[in-house]
Amino acid sequence: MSREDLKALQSERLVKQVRHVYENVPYYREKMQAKGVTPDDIHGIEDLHKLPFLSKSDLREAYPYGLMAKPLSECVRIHSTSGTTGKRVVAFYTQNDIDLWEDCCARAITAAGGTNEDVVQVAYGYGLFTGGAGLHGGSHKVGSLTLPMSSGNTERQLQFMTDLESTILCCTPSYAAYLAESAIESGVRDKIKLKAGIFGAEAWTEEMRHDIEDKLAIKAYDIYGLTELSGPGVAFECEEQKGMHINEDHFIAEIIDPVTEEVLPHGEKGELVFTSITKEAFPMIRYRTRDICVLNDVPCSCGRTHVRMSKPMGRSDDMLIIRGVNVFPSQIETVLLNNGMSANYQIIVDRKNNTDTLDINVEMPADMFTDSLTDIANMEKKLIGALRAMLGITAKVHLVSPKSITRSEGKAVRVIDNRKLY
Ligand code: DLL
Repeated sequence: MSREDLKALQSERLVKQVRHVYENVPYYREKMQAKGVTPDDIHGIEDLHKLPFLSKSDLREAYPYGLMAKPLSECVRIHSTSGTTGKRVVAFYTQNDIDLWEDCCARAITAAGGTNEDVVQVAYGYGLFTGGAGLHGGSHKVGSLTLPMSSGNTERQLQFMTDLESTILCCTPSYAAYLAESAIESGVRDKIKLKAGIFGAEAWTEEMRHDIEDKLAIKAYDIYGLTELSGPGVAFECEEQKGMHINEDHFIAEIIDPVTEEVLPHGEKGELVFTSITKEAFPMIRYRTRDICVLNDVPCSCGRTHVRMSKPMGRSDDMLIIRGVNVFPSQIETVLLNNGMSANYQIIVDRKNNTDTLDINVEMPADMFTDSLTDIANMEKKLIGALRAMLGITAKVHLVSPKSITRSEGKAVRVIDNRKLY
């Protein structure tokens, strides 16, 4: 679809969506009235900026039914965020919402080379989390043979993967790394027939991509999404692996300055904001994702015309402020992997005598393992120097033996902040 046709489609859908929420969701109506906007003021995407933003705190305030835009009788499913703090967010779906979501996931599988000849192993968690259900539905739409494994039970994952000759693996990147490590250790690596992986739901670096691609001899594709916008499939990578194409016929993307809320031009780094223009039961108008990234509208050589988003460079609320310096966990991961370390690490932040401390525990890969204290001290010194150059602050690095950090089957918990900041 040409950019002009897409813009016309987005405008038509936006106008309809704004009227739908205004008429059916008192919470939206009041927010719009407070800003002096009515559906009559919205004629197309050029008027998007007139609408108020929606944030996670609005979702918590409206929990559970306050943002539902369709009667309960038309809703067929809920999913929910894993929310570690505060109330969970509960999202509702009509059958049509499920269909469109699965279409988005089917596009992601197709972009990774999936067809009805493929065996798709879905090792994202099933249940309230959207990962399992989303890729499962997408795989059905493509007509692939779907293995609804859910996450965990690594031995059984590897058995099905080798016996059924799975060709596409869908899970979090941290679980993919764990599966790769386990396959090598248990000696079944050569029996694996995977050609591609569709990995997302958490931040992961290019270095981690190369590590997984090498270990499993696959092409690893990124996929992005969030529960509030249906789940995985909001954006996905094509064979170019240079940013994720946003499904713009369903989601309008904007980048804003997270402090001033000013809309920034494509190419500038800021907070990603989405407006869902086809979702019926739980529409999101100008939803602030807190994910920091850059939009790229340079045409892609794959032929898709939808804009691409960069890998999120961390969430605005994931950013650590350590001794006044902004630190993103992804910067630490880049340094560790560039220096030959494994992706199994933990970042521990604490405050002692009013000074923040940053400790990083990282596993030595098996081939670098040594019990020579001098060698360990030299390696730690090298990492401390590389981290200082990247972050501008000093961290303590502790090399630990292989397998000593707990593995993740879903989203990895990599940051432990023990400071009592609030
Ligand atoms: O993580 C949906 C999903 C499932 C996406 C499976 C991809 C694959 P939530 O649990 O609501 O939904 O978490 C959403 O996870 O705002 C990002 O901060 C982060 N996230 C999701 N995908 C990526 C990615 C699912 N590819 C939150 N890279 C989002 C980095 C990601 N972060």
